[in-house]
Order: sequence, then C-alpha cells, then structure tokens
Amino acid sequence: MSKVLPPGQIETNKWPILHEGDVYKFEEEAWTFKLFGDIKKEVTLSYEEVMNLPKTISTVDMHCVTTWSKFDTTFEGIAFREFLKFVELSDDIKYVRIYGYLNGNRFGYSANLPLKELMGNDSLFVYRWKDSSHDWANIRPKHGFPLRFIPPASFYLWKGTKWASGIEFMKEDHPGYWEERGYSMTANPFKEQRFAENGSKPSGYFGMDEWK
Ligand SMILES: Nc1nc2c(c(=O)[nH]1)N[C@H]1C(S)=C(S)[C@@H](COP(=O)(O)O)O[C@H]1N2
Ligand SMILES: [Mo]
Repeated sequence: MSKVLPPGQIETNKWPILHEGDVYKFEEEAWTFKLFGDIKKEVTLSYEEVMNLPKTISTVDMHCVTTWSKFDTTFEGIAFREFLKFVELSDDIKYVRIYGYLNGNRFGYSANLPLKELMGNDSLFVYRWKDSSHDWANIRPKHGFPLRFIPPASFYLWKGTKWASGIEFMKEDHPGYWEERGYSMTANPFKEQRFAENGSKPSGYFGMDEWK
C-alpha cells in the first residue's frame, strides 16, 4: 500500500470517532435504504435486501479534515455500484448525495460526491472492519453501524456518511451538510481542498471528537 500523507495531515493508528449529534439506535425492522432523486421510480430496500447484495473487501486510507489520517483499514461492505442495479439512470445524472442519520432524522446528514468517482472497490458501504491491531469485527455504533459509507481516499472523510439511509441521484452538484456550512464541494485531501473556494471559512470544526 502506498503511504502518502496528504499535506497538513498527521498519521494516527487509532480510529477516532467524530460526528455531530447523537448515535443512531439500529432496529432492523424499522431500517430501510432509499434510492431517490432524479430517477423515474424511487426504490426502498429492507435491511435483508441490502445485506444480501454481493460483498466487497477493500483496504483504504482515511483522511479527516480535522487533520488525522489512518492508513490501511480493511473493510467489508457493499460497493456503491451494487445499488445502481436497482435504478435506471439517465446520462445526465452526474452527482449523488449520500444521506445518513443526524439527531433523530434518518436523512439529517448528507454529503455530495461525483457519481463517476464511486465505481471502484474503494467506494463502499461498510459494516465490518479490521486493521493491523484489530481482528474482524462489526463497526461500532459510533462508527455508523449498521451501514456507513467510506469514500475513496481522494475525498476527505466527512464524505463518509455514517448510519447511511440512502442515495439521492442528481443532475447538478448540490451541497450536503458540511458543504452547506463552508466545507469544500470537491474535498480532495491531496490538494488540501478543506474549505469552500468562495465565501467565509467555517468558524470551527465538528462537534464530538473522540480519540479511541
Ligand atoms: N451521519 C453522519 N455521518 C458522518 C458525520 C456526521 O456528523 N453524521 N461526520 C463525518 C465526519 S466529519 C467524519 S471525519 C467521519 C468520521 O468517521 P469516524 O467517526 O468513523 O471516524 O464521519 C463522517 N460521517
Ligand atoms: Mo471530519
């Protein structure tokens, strides 16, 4: 694995916990995953339907905009592209927002990403992980159980929605939760795209930050 630390980042071997608001409480019967937006027919998948999709195992680097980077975490999950089987996308669909839980609202958090960057094995909705000091285990509720997105390493980790609830398909690039609050639409750690190019820098970083 290539170990390239993006500018302004510091390596950690722990997996910090960082998000806004409370931790989602998973109940299988109530859990659904929605595909919606600029598509003809909205699709709602049950937990069982999602878990029956083909699995992918992938080792990725994570780069958080709060300056920590963690290399070589291995995840088991469902590749983003698996969900495209359920929808008919017109050629002008270029962006998605990946939604997740925030303070009682299953769709309260979102992050926008370009569709074409998400077709590889490094673009995964994950539920299990391991690294050099941890054997395979489910990801903990605080990391987004039962399902959380991990973006390719060419995006800062806020694009990795925890407690994922669905994918919105879009023709134009619309900002997600942090992008609306002054963070970068494109978010490439290697180009240090931390903040919006135009407009004022956000006053602080994120809410909770636990180094475990
Ligand atoms: N639903 C949700 N997902 C979220 C967030 C959040 O506040 N809510 N924070 C993001 C941010 S800023 C980061 S850095 C990562 C952190 O993931 P981790 O706590 O598993 O390291 O989750 C991202 N996903
Ligand atoms: Mo973050």
